[in-house]
Amino acid sequence: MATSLLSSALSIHKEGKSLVQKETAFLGTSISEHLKTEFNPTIIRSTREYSQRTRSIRAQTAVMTPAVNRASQEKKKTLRKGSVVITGASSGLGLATAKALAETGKWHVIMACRDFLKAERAAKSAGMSKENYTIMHLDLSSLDSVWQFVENFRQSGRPLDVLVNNAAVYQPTAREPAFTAEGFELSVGTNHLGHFLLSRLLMDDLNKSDYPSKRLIIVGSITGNTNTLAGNVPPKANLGDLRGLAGGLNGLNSSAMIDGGNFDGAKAYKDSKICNMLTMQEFHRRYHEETGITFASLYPGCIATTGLFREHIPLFRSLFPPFQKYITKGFVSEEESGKRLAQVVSDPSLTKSGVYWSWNKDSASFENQLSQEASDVDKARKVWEVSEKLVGLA
Ligand code: NDP
Ligand code: PMR
Repeated sequence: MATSLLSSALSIHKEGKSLVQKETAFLGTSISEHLKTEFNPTIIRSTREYSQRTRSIRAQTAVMTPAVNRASQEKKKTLRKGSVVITGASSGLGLATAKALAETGKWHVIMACRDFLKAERAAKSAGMSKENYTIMHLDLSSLDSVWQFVENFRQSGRPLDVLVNNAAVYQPTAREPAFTAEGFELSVGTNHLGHFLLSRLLMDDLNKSDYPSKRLIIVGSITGNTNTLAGNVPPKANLGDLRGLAGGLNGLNSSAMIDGGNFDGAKAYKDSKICNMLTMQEFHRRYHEETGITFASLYPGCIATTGLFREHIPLFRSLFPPFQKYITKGFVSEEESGKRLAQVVSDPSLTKSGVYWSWNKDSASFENQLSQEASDVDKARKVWEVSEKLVGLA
């Protein structure tokens, strides 16, 4: 019954009203002392000029060899608080992870969010203490904002020990594509390209960290993996020969879809998740041995109650949680999913690199298999090469 209703919700989702929301970032207004210290328009102005001037140089030096770091790591087995950046920590999985890590007292969480006020309220209502987190502005749908975030983060003087690429948008009811500031289709532009640039730039910072276990995590999903039942619910993820991505996903002289096909918001999200999982593996192949950084991805379970489904039709939103709870049994609470991602950030036993983590019914982690496409070495390299051109690193 629930399955058939959900199927009809699936088939009529295109009729749903498209709510292309783009929340404007909160800029420059003083909310509290906490916000004041974290946000300084003067710094923003000067760092933007600086970032523009140094962009091409930085692009070439974004990843440095870690020889010195390894040595200092050996010397200093430090017990200082870990410093973790989590994108999209203002709700859902990101917020639950920020809370779980902050509660241990062993982590300072940099919540990298597009909506300052929302993030501050979310942290407060989650009961996070001020000394355990900092909010910094980041809008992943603008590459300028990514550069700006990196500059601001460096100005803050904090080390970077773990980066969690978590933020995402999902537009299942959009009839027409929406676009990022640079004109890339919004889901792939935000979920993949924004994170790709952020991760590439922050490799420098991760390399400099003297923390015992440095990690770069990119949140993946079951729905991008066609070796699962969930991954076979149409529209299925498929990057094809990347012709749309190579054309810039602009919907003008190229398709807005990676494979060059007609726009489909649900597929664009699933495609972006394949890119996330391929990127994690490509990072692993290129940098793990040389840097010792752990690269990982995960499927945290079906967190059917989060804001990810905000643009889906109401029928879907009401049926999806009970469907996942009682029928697929894939449901996981936000709190539980946060504990899972927090494990990937900090558990000393999860240091293996190049891995896609999942959890079984007893909430024990295991190394999961990716689909053929999501583990295609050649495709991963191509996605990397095209993406670095699109974000201006090559
Ligand atoms: P939410 O919508 O609750 O969280 C997404 C976060 O991303 C929000 O904080 C949102 O900010 C932020 N975000 C969106 N666009 C941008 C942007 N342009 N710049 C910066 N931040 C942005 O969804 P979930 O917690 O469910 O999703 C988190 C991750 O988990 C995603 O990567 C998703 O793919 C993955 N995932 C989710 C599953 C699920 O069942 N929910 C299953 C598998 C994976 P704001 O609060 O301002 O909207
Ligand atoms: Mg799915 C074991 C079966 C299973 C699991 C774990 C998920 C997870 N889903 C499963 C099965 C099914 N789903 C079946 C049989 C159907 C047809 C009725 C179905 C439908 C469905 C829809 C319409 N499922 C969805 C949608 C969405 O819009 C969600 C989506 O694809 O977002 C991209 C979704 C999801 N199912 C999941 C998970 C985790 C999602 C959220 C996807 C994500 O974040 O990647």
